Amino acid sequence: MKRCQVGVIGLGFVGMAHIDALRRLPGVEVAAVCAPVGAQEIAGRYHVPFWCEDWEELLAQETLDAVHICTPNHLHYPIAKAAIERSLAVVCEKPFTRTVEEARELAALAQERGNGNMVNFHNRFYPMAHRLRTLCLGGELGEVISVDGAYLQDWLLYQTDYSWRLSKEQSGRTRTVADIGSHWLDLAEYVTGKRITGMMAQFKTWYPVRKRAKGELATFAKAGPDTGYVEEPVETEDLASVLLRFEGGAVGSAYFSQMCAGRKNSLRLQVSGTKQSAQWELERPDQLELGRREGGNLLLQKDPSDCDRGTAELISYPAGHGEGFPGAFYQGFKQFYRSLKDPGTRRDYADFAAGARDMELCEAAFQSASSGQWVGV
Ligand code: SOE
Repeated sequence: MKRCQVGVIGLGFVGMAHIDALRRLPGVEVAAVCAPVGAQEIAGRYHVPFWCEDWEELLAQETLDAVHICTPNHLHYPIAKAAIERSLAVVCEKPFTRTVEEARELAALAQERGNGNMVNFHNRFYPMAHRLRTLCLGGELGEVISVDGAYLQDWLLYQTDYSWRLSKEQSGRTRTVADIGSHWLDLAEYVTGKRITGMMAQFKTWYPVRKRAKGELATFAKAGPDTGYVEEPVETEDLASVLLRFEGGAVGSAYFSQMCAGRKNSLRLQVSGTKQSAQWELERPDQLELGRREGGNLLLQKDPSDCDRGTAELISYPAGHGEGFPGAFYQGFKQFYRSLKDPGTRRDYADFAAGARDMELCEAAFQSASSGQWVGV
């Protein structure tokens, strides 16, 4: 049977994670790759038959069935729109777009044309994050009282740290919220099954001017000691803290920062219910901590033979064998490509409508931080 022919546009850190996950899927072939630099070398390394530097050239390939958009944010909208018009299934990196309007337009277009569509909120696919959702939705935590947490990194701690993500033109009006807060907000709603109804946000740009190393630096990369610098004004937030209201009456709070030394990629989400609380932490993804008023707290370990079926289906390896970041991408794409063949199969992934919803949350944070007021979502 013909394998689904997939093109990947954007070959930075995250584009390579897409390629790795796609190569684990039996019915899928990475058939084309595209990036302004390096595409030929990557095509050679992974035996990809077609490469190009221009995304329009990739979309013109008639044999393609699907495309993955792993470019900087400002390109998500034009590429996704063109891909939908070409009748391709589309997987887009987060944040979905730069504006709510673009996101809503793409969601409506994909729905109208019937294209498969996904926004890669991959944190939904860590087994123990899913287990947290099972506990919440199954009522084992009781009624949800509060949701709190953080998403912390340190790769933008120094004034000399720079990336395209700092540019408003490429990132959109928010940056830390769009880049990592978007994951937390999506996960908080997904795990609790409750929508955020209101938000009060505080933003801070710690470095209004940063020193960009001459030449291009990849995300998480550090500039060498002898590099010259160019001063760049920064208009987007380094830090964001948000207070939240959830439907059903729960309250919440979260802090997002890419300037927290020592926290490399730490998403923490705690749900406190009237019976017990539970906390999941991305840097220890195979564990889930249960907090109990009596009888001692419990540390649940990922174990496919000792969990609910929905969680077990997201596990590739036996207990004690880590799943991790590549595994979360793999599980999400596995569901996506299955659902293209059989629309009745399980779909935990965020579709374009969920991507648009997340953009509404990011925009609410921006509006609230700008006005100093609570903003309804
Ligand atoms: C950089 O902050 C980044 O690569 C994000 O863009 C990803 O979405 C996150 O998964 C890891 O960190």
